[in-house]
Amino acid sequence: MKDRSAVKAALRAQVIETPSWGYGNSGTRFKVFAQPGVPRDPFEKLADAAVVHAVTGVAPVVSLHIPWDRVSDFGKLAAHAQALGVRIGAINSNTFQDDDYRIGSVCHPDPTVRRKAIAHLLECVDIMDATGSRDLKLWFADGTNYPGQDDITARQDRLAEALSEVYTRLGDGQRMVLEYKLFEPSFYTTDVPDWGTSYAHCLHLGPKAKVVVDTGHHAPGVNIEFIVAFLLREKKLGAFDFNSRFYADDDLMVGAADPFQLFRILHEVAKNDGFDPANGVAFMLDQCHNIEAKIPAIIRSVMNVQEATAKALLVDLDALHATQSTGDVLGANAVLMDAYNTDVRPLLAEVRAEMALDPDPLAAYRTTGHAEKIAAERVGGTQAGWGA
Ligand code: RM4
Ligand code: MN
Repeated sequence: MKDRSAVKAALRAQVIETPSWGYGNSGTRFKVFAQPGVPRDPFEKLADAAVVHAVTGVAPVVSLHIPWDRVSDFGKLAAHAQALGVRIGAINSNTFQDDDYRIGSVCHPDPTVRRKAIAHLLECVDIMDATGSRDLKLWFADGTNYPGQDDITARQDRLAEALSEVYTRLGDGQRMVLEYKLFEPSFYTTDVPDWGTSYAHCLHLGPKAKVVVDTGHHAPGVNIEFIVAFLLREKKLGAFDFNSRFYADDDLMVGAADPFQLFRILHEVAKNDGFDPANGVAFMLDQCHNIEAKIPAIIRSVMNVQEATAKALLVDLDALHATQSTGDVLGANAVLMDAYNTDVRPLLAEVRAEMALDPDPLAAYRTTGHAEKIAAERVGGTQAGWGA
């Protein structure tokens, strides 16, 4: 049996980072639907994130995306976050929305475009200095659409060169976390398509470079928990981008499509000490809410991560080891499934009560009146969005 109070302590200590872009407008390549009350600037995004933290108690960190969240004074933005009870987390770079990047950014054949992309990454590190952020989060849309379009190996060389220049610029306590994605927007080759490519680059770079696992960025059927276990063993798991998918990079609410997969992933995290802050794994959401209300969707996502975490923490590891070591296949599977099939909602309600929170974060959000307030106040100006 697991020690219930230790499980509750771990749940109280959990930190989930929410994405600034999840609060703004987003859409598919067909349509961006605007919603009332959507933030017009990063300050308002932080205000929404602060409400998510206020009702959940476990979402005190907010990722920024540059240039979407560019402001003239990042120190002021960080102070604003602090005044709201949250802090700025990872700085996400964006080298995929300028015309110059049509055939690539850091892997582009033209050195002037590569220089521009690297300058952007270095600017992101300057921003980290101002916000006190630990992580530079890199995702590159680079790749090719047609066989023969560019030299696969030369593109890896260019990538390595760019990463190495940015790595050298990192200060003490700063890290670079490199995300991979199978395909999209490129459809033939992607320059960082999988965890192995990211891992190899990170290994060459050194201890400040780690891999990001975005749960939506794999081929169907890939065993993500294996990747997570492997990277934790190698001390190379830097962060998660949580979301869920039915088909490809759907960016739906984490745990919505496959809560069992999320549990299996978090079981590997729990078993391999990935929740220990000393191991430096960031638990971020990377989602967009196109048809559902954004703030409640983010609250629901946080709760989904909490529920899967609670189940993962409830796995009786002693019983699991005992059954595994005697080759008791069905027994071992039963230990895992017992934890998964536990209704952890009462446990989480207790945890929230102990944190002086409403046991029902969504109900608590409704009573804040925040949705009505922002719809009434945020009129005029331009709503934030990624302009898809
Ligand atoms: C990418 C990737 C990045 C995210 C962008 C918006 O597919 O998941 O993490 O920043 O989308
Ligand atoms: Mn991502």
